[in-house]
Amino acid sequence: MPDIVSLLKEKRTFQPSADFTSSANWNKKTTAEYRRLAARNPNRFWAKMAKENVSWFTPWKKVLDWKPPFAKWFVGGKLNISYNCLDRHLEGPNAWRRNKAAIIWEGEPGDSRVITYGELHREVCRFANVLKERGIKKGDRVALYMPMVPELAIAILACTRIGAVHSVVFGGFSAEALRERINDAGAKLVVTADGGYRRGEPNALKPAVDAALRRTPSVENVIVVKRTGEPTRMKKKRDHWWHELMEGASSRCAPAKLDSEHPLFILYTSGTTGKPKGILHTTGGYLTHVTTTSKVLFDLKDTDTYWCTADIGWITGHSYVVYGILANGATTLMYEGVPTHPGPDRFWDIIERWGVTIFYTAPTAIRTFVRLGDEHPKKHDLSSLRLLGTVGEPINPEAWMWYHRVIGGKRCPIVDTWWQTETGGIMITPLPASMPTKPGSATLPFPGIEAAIYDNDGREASASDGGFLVVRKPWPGMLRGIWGDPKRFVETYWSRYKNTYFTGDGAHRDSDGYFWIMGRVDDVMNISGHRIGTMEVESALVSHNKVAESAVVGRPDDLTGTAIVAFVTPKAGAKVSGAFAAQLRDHVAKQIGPIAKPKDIRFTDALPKTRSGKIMRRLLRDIASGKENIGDTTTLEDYSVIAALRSDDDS
Ligand code: 7RM
Repeated sequence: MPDIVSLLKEKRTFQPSADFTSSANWNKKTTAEYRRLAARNPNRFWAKMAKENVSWFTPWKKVLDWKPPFAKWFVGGKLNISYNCLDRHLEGPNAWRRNKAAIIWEGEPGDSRVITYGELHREVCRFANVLKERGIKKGDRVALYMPMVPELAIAILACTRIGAVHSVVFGGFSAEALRERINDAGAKLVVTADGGYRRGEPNALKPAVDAALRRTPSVENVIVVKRTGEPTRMKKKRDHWWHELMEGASSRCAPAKLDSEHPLFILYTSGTTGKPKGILHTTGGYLTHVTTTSKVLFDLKDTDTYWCTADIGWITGHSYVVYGILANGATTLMYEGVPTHPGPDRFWDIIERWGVTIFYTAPTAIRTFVRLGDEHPKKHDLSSLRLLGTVGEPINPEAWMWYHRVIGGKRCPIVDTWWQTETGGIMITPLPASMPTKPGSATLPFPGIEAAIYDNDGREASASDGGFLVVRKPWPGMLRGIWGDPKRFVETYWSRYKNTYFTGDGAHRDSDGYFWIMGRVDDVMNISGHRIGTMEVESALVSHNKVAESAVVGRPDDLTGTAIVAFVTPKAGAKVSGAFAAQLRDHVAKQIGPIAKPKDIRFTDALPKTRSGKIMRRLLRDIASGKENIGDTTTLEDYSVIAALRSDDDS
């Protein structure tokens, strides 16, 4: 592939306030020291973090054993993650946290629960004993297919307490997807719920489990949380109610002393082929990575109420709803439902009522809120907020500015965090107290992370040319493999460049060395020999004051190789017309250059997205090129959007 040229130029910069900087966990001075140490000797830096931020039963003998592409971190060390997330907040100088909120949970209908560290510890111990009674042993796999209820966090921590390996399957996946994941992992037990609430209605989960379990020979038991109370079929011997099993369970359970490299969890993620990859993470390195980044990037303090809106079914929920946050003894808020129920201001209402101080969400959500209008956040007092974060996709500068202005009241630093399921924790990100941010840039690698941009031949790309984002040195939270498929692990991540992790993302760096992530490399188009990021065109479109959201894909074109097709969601009230389309083309030409002008502009009410909010580009490409085959649509959020886009095709 030829080089990736970025045409986007963003000049605005934002400095953290003196207030924020003076009280931050890492101020300018400590940050500079850590950066120096990490640059000189990343292993020493990570060892320092592992000592400072993680409690070990037995110290490690060797920081890193690296036989590319296989890494072992903190070799010989023994620890338990549930001990780190719970017990250590109940003893010694932290004992006061016993009665501090660990989890604030709010159900979609408006019910809520506040669970203290003391209570959470007891619940986790009890459920760990339940698992043991059901025959779950160290190393066994447990599938968790649940709505966003506290029991999901409890089940996760109970698994880690006894060394069982959890595999959380997002509750929005189909029975077929669940079956495939259960079988791939060979799970012995499934934890689920009768259902959860979505858009004001109870949404059953158990029937999908029943359907999946018709062909899952490894599963012996199912434990069902009663959430909605809807009639639920229970299969004799196999199915048990959570509350019944918990009734008799002891609230004491010693944490297993686990090897640093003991498997912690498997999380499935889609790749370029159809079969999902079971990304495997282990114990000591992962915890070091997520605990350190949580403390530094979110600047977690005992006075904070932290809210990450991700579902625990995704990596963001694993690392930054549960593990990294609880390991810091902070308060984590969990919300069960959709952002727009019962009204478009639900998120802002939650922030106001609970006094949320740190808010971490996805650009797709931010763009939705832009579209819904400023009046909804403006109805609420958001002055408790002191730090904002984004994750999941590149954020276009205009959405960043809106987030900064309307949600952050211009006072909150924004951390745009780049990372992946595979990386376990955040990799490229601003350090909120010590450096200027730029709208749309994830800025610099976290200390100890050696990210770089390579050209096709594995040479560092020049400043203006883009290239492939890679990581040159192992890091503690990195995936240890793909469950059951070592060959695919090597092929996917380690075969493109020697001993270097291939992220699959394109990026470039500006003159300050800041990273600008351009999305997956297959999202990059070649127009008449010029490489243009779909995201750049999208950014240009969204910077138009009548555009709420857009997705840009390439379609084959006889003349230019690839032609740009833009799917555009106008803001409420904008009038769709040929003239508007022409205006947008000119707008893009002005923002980037005539080369980036979309050939087709298609207006749509909404874009097809996966449940995690990622725009389904493959599907859009197929629609753009007029292919009838739209592939697997089980993860589509809204089928009606597809139907509307298709009928556009016919017209
Ligand atoms: C955490 C997560 C990973 C992919 C990754 C990127 C994209 C994530 C950002 C981003 C630009 C960001 N894990 N991505 N964060 N792109 N800026 N801050 O999302 O495995 O589900 O996705 O998401 O393409 O490769 S993930």
